[in-house]
Order: sequence, then C-alpha cells, then structure tokens
Amino acid sequence: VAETAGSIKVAVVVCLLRGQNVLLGRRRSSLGDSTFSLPSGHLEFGESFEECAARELKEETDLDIGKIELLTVTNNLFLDEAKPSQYVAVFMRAVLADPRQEPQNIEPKFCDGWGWYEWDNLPKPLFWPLENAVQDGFNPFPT
Ligand code: 8DG
Ligand code: MG
Ligand code: MG
Repeated sequence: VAETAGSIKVAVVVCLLRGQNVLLGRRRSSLGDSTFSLPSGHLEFGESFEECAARELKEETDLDIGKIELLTVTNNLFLDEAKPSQYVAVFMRAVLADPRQEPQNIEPKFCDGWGWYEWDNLPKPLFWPLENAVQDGFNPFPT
C-alpha cells in the first residue's frame, strides 16, 4: 500500500479499432510525455462508460463512435508525480460510426497527432499503463 494518500480517479480509455488497426496519439502531458496512448479521459459525474468514451473521443479527435463495449479494467498508481494519483482505467472497445471518418487533432496542446497502428507493430514507447496491459496479454481485438 502506498504511503502517501492521493486521489483515486476513473479514466475511460478507448480502443478504437478499424480493421487490424488501433487509434493512438503521442501524448503532450506531465504524465507520460511523448509516449503513445489511446484516447482517454476522466469519467464525469453521472456518465456511463459508453457516454464518457464517446465524449472524450469526440473532444480529442472529432470522431463518432458506433458499436462500443466494455473490455477490462486496470489499476494504475502514479507515485512519481507532484500529486500522487491512482487511476482505475476502464478499457472500452469501439468502432467508428462511419469507417471513412478520419481523426482530427482537436487538442494539439495535449497530443502531437492521431494515427492508425497495427496491433502487432505498435509504436514505441507506449504510455506505461498501456505498455503494462500489453505485457499482461491485453488485446482489444475480438478473438
Ligand atoms: P479530461 O481532463 O479531459 O477528462 O482528461 P484528459 O486530460 O483527457 O485525461 P488523460 O490524461 O488523457 O486520461 C486520463 C488518465 O487515464 C491518464 O492521465 C492516465 C489514465 N490512464 C490509465 N491507464 C491508461 C491507459 O492505458 N491509456 C491512457 N490513455 N490513459 C490511461 O490509468
Ligand atoms: Mg485525454
Ligand atoms: Mg479530455
């Protein structure tokens, strides 16, 4: 158990799949700067996971979600920050409402840009919570 009490937050993480590809962006953040991560954001009061995923994806990429479902949950401790935090990360799998829609970089302060990457050939370095999940065998593609 961590010695410093911090805050616990819920993050919703979107695995947006298109064919064999997943959408990733390079972070601009004090957490995991320059690493590749899935679109994500904080769950707001009253939201469902599905609503949060759709809202965050829209805010960050302007993309619209079609079918969406719950995949898994991970528990991530960020102790090296000025304010230690713990995230319960809820991973959702989604596909686009219109597969022809392309991502826009709506929040350039927080992301260098979005791109489609093959799961078997992911860019490096990955944001460490995602890297850990992958190391643990996480795979968002339907089997
Ligand atoms: P918001 O204030 O707009 O709601 O949130 P945000 O600014 O978009 O937050 P974010 O950093 O993009 O995502 C929320 C947090 O989710 C992030 O700081 C750390 C946490 N997180 C995990 N695991 C994972 C993961 O695998 N991928 C991503 N992208 N974030 C994760 O705990
Ligand atoms: Mg975000
Ligand atoms: Mg956000």
